[in-house]
Amino acid sequence: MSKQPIRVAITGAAGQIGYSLVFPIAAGHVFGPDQPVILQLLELPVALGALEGVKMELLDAAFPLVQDIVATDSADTAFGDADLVLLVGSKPRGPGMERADLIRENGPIFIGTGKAIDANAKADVKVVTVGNPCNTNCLIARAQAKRTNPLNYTAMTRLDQNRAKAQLAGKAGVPVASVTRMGIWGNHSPTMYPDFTHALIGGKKATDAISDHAWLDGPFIKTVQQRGKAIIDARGKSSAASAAWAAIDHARDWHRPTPQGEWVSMAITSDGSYDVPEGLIYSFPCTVDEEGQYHIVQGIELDEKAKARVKASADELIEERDTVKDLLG
Ligand code: NAX
Repeated sequence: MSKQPIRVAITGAAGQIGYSLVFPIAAGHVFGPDQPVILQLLELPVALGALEGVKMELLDAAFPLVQDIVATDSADTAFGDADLVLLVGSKPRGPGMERADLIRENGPIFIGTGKAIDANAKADVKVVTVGNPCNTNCLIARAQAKRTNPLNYTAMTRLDQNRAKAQLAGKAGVPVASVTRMGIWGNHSPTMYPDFTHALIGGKKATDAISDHAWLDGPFIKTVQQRGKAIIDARGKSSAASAAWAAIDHARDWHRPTPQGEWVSMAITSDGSYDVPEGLIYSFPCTVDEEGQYHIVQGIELDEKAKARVKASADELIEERDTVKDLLG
């Protein structure tokens, strides 16, 4: 095996999502079956015992691609020379907590995280923020990017894309792989806009493949927006494995060219496209080129309703940004 190992740092690695995430990475699902990896796992001191257990299981799985496993509570160590950082660790929303409270609770943590990434990771490190509120946590971490590339700080809306694809496939009675171009716009929150109007099913417009347009424009959107809550209600715990696999999809699809005709949804730094204010971490339909560089898909025609939805989610993100204004300096 002659390839240099890729260093992957994962925060919150002993948590629900972390536990589901480390094994597929170790097995080659992000970088392929011939790419060695070094796993750099970060946890809070209180969870180091559990993290040691995760490390033991990783060792016991004897993954041929894993060259080393670092389990630590030092952010400097975890992010050292990292090529890919998955920011999963974050404070969960407690009972009675408002979204704004959660933003304020997590904000300061992401300053420290951003500083440690910028001081220690590779200059072209790619960052995927999963911990909620992921768009704004990402914005805070990105504000610390002086040496690393700020455009490489992203947040995950891939779970929303995958959920939307599954809903469309179920309604149309086709395999999920038939659904393409499922763009997610905006915040990873109930204001997100899953744009069914440009989605394709078996190459046909979803609005032609599914005749129940009232479902598309109502229950479909709501189901995708509220899916996280529905999982909690059913399972008694928040989505973990599906979130981990979505993070795998996000990271893998950012490291390879997007298949012809397909889109991938990623929350990235807005360049002002579609009147989304520049600088917000906002989910757009994107494609990735041969160099692993993402591009916002241009020329999508949004009708008035879609424009209003795109704007509503941007407005929410502006509000979130205002809530943490003092953390962005
Ligand atoms: P868990 O509570 O199971 O795990 C979080 C882990 O992070 C814990 O082990 C904790 O010790 C650790 N941690 C907390 N703060 C840390 C820090 N500063 N540095 C390092 N580790 C830290 O939560 P889990 O179910 O794994 O969810 C993790 C995050 O993902 C949550 O914020 C959750 O809301 C978010 N999600 C995001 C999704 C998305 O689509 N973007 C969907 C799934 C999920 O809800």
